[in-house]
Amino acid sequence: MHFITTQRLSTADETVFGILQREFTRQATHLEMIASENFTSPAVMEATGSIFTNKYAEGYPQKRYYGGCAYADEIEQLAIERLCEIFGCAYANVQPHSGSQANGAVYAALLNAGESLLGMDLQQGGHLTHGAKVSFSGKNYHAFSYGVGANGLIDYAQVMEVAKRVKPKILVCGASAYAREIDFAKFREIADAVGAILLADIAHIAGLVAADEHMSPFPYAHVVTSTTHKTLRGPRGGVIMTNDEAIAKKINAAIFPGIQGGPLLHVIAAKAVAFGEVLTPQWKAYAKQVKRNARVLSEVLLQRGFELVSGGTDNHLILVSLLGRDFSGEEASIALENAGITVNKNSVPNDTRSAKLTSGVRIGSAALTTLGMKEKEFRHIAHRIGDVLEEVHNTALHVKIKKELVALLQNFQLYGCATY
Ligand code: DSN
Repeated sequence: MHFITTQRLSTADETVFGILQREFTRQATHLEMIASENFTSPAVMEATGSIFTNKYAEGYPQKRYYGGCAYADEIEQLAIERLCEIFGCAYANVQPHSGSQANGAVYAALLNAGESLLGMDLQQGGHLTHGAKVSFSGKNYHAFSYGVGANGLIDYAQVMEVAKRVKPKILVCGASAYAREIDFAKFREIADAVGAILLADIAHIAGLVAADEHMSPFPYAHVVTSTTHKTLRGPRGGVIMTNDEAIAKKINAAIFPGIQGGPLLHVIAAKAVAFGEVLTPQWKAYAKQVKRNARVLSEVLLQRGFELVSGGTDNHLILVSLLGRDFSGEEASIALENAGITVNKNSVPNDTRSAKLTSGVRIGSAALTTLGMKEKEFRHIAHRIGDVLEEVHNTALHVKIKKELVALLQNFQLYGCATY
């Protein structure tokens, strides 16, 4: 007799199934506009929930600490090869459990405790792991930051000036809430001027870079990290890439045994599936449409008198500034959610409100583009966002807009079905 049930989840655990079903309904009946989210293909999800969830494979392909790793080796090697093909690099580590783990491993590999790094300030669009004081990156290392100028664009002259002053061992470029193209060549010039290693964190823009819709960090960055679940549309996870064999070796050791144990092979299998999707000719069209849709959002909101940090977008997101308005990013995001639109509150440069309230909302186009929405739908949605932001306390209006948007979503059914 087996000591496990062979029932499907729907009968094996009705409580968990019920929660999943409700989350499915939420995802299928709200406009998903969080800039760091996306909808994976069913194939990616199938691999994430696959047989590899049972397997331990500490180590790397052909160098494992467990038996029975033949297929673990095959799937990890495939993911590595596909990732290297996408970004045109020589070495990749597909084991990081997340983007934060990926960045942590780079620091662990290349910095000693107390040595310095220079990254984009969290409030100006950077990420926690780029040196924020509340993160390991700001606690374990001597972290300095740069930001954007009054026009909301990265001020490369300021980056150079700070870099020359603080002489970081690692210069981090890449952002979580920055709507403009990042000039990796300029960052490399700055890194070279102070003898720093350049780390490019492309978590947000990886799917665009993969389609040549954003400048590539290669050959400029010494090491590149990313998540796999944002514009890259894979399972939740991280990756690290480089063309430098010595750095690759240090990073492999930093991931395992440095900061992680067994890799999540089911996630690595799903990464391989997602990378396969990125390598198809359709990917270019997707990435182009993601950018076009974000541009429409920016154009409509600007026409309607809203302020966008940097005045527009070159990528998959916009950052609406609510500085000077009598409502916060928190209130705006709640009002939008009530209207059926999911976004996140976000600090803006020189924010006057706390990180819990913020004076901004970040809005992205990647997930709705996956559902097949184009300029026409984004124009319509942008106007509805404008309506909500003009009347943040008008709950009757929000309910009305939600009904209309749920009807719009009927034409773009998530996974083409009505149940999980
Ligand atoms: N939290 C992610 C984002 O939303 O951009 C970054 O890690």
